[in-house]
Amino acid sequence: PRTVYLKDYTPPAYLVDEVRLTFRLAPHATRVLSEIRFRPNPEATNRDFFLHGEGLKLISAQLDGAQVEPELVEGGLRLDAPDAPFTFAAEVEIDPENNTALEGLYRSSGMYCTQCEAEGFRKITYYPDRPDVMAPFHVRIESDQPVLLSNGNPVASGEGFAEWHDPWPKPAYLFALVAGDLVAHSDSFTTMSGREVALKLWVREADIGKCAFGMEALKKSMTWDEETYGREYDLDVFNIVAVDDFNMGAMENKGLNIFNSSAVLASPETATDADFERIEAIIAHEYFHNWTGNRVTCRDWFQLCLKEGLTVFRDQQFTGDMRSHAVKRIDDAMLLRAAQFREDNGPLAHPVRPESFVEINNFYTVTVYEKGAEIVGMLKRLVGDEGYRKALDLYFERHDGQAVTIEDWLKVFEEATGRDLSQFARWYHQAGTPRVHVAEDWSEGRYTLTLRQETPPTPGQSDKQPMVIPVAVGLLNPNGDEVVPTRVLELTEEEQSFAFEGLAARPVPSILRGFSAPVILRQVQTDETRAFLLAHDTDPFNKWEAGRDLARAGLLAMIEEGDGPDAGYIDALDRAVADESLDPAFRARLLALPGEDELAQAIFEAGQTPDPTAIFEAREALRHAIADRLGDVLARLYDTHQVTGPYSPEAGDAGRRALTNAALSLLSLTQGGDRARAQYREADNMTQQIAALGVLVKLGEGAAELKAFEDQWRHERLVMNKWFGLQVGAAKPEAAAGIAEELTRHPDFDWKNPNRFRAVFGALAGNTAGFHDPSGAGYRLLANWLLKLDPLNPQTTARMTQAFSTWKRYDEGRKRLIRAELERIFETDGLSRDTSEMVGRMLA
Ligand code: BAL
Ligand code: ZN
Repeated sequence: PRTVYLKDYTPPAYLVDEVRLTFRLAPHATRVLSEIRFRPNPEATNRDFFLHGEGLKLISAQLDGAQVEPELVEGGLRLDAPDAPFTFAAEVEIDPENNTALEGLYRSSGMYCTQCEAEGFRKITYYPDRPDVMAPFHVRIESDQPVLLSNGNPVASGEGFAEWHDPWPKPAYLFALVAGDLVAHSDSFTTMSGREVALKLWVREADIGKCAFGMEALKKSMTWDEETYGREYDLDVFNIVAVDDFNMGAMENKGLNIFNSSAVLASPETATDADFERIEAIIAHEYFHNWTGNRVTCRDWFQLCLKEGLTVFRDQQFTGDMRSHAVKRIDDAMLLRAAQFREDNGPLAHPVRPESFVEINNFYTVTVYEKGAEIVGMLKRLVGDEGYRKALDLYFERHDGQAVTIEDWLKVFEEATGRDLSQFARWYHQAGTPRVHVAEDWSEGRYTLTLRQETPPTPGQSDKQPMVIPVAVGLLNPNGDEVVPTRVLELTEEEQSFAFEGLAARPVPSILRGFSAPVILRQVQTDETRAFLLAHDTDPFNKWEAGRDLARAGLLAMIEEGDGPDAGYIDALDRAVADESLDPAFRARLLALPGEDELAQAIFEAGQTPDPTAIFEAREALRHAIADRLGDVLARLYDTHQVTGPYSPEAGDAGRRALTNAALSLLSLTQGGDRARAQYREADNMTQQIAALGVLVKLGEGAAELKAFEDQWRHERLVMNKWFGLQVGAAKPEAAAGIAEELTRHPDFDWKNPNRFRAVFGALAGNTAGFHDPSGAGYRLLANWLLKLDPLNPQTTARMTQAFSTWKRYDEGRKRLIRAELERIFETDGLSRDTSEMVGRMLA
């Protein structure tokens, strides 16, 4: 397979002024008629007329009305084209019913739908399928399906047809079409300039009761983007469609967002608090793309972070505003560390703006998305709120309707704020997580912090340059009062010292407040200092972080030194969780221990070989010790923070449920399953029901409830995904692979549905000790199923191979077993380009 390089970018030979498409839908033989007005691009370096196309049956083609016979070549067609404007027309035939890859036009539960990002449009018709070719689209759909949707505004409809016009020039990856037997949850929104927008959320009739929350989230997002970024919606309608079979979470097609049903459908009975929060964030994310992605798009796919990093940052801000900034920051940092640091520390590490790819679908990663968002957050921190807003205003004003690059993005910041960002730009092209080492000095009222940075080598990048790292620091005096409020130190050299003068006593530093940069802080700290910060830090992130550091240090001592649970940590935790001045959601986060994978990475970094079984056992032992020692306080929290009254997914109630469920889980370890059984019986919402079920299954006492749950929810696909996943996730390590395998024989294990496949195998990969059970059963099972899925759905297969990405951390036995599975996959005949690239990188 061919590798594509950023350095090889050339402008398109021809630009498109208008696209007219007609779809005659039929399950196995859909006809797509296209009429595309081209004109030579004055910026082009050649006149090579090439159109992408994949899996298309060309019926006929015309150039300015005359029949032509294009040369069909790998990946598309070529034609001698004039050095002047012309119209190219074609008729092709495609087979949506047999499109199992879920890219291009495909069928899901009887409806027709599309997914074109990144390169799916070429599976619909011949086209310059690259984001720097933008054009208005006119679409006619002919079908007997009752609802026919495409991008833009509706312009005509009648028996068996509908026409849509999208006036905003867009790249083909934002094209969408839906045809199905759907009903709408409808609402409307009046924009800041007084325009009325019809809002519709289209679903199957059975799901109409699960739309209200998504619709409210959409309206909040529209208001927020007007108030926070001055961005107004620009069409008469905004449609969202829920689809069961979808590789990603959702897609921001212009005016017609298509959503994985798991990312939009919610009712109190079927969705958890976490689902509601996720749905709110994804609705916002896709909506925000209308400006950051659609109106201003990417020149090429190497610039993916331009739209994704910025849009993730925007949805993070939105969630913070809707809920709690402190808790959102903690959740984002946990995700970054669990997934992105893991990626950065392994064979799949790549820059936020990669320099090459074989299959672009493999670069929709946590690095591009989440680290991309961190970079935007750092920029905002460095230039201030006003500078950020000025830069964003200039970005939209200058680049509206354009396909641009990271250089263009940084330039608006430079011009708006006068700041030189040439060194900062390294964040986009240097891979790896910087380590920041801290040294302290104190003499006669002068406190000096010396920070030293280093970034370990990553594949293809052995030498690393110093980054611009904003390190937010505050100082506390020994009685716990803040003596120096948060100040952002800019670390730009390999090593730099920062002095604080005129202090009466040696202060306790609180470093990297708010997780001000995506780095790993290396700081020698005593447990007393950590406990002090947990008790006194005014920065909520670092307060939580101090508890996390204490827990991590205690766990590492248990694993590596055979120590018992750290009584000092448990005392400090006791005081913090009982502190009624603290938000329940925050206290729920305090009760969560560092994950098994995070501990494995920490052990590996310290030069040791992590043993997943020992890590699992240490966490269990610490949880038992916490439950033992904090029994009374946990029982009190459980009783006094119960939410009464009708269910609401709002943050306050959700936080209380998070706290009581964290307490429930710990209490069950010492007091058994009675509380959980009662909660299961009485639950009127999925958050309470599934939490209780999880506790019972973990205790090995959940058989009856598992059966009851299955009987109750068998007809609800999204709920059944939870049922599948929970059993594997909560399984004891030695049983996890066996349970997963048994579930693959369940009649409802519809493995071609990505959500169902992920429910079982995502949960297996997430059960760290179970997946890495020394028998190798987890490795074998996953590899078998990946090989089964790959010919049908390469994108989801490739993504799930990442379960193996940490293999080099482990002992010889596990390494040998994983390598054998990776090689077995890699050597399979006909392996997809997607999976081959991922596994190849892991084996390199
Ligand atoms: N653009 C792909 C889905 C998303 O990031 O919104
Ligand atoms: Zn996105």
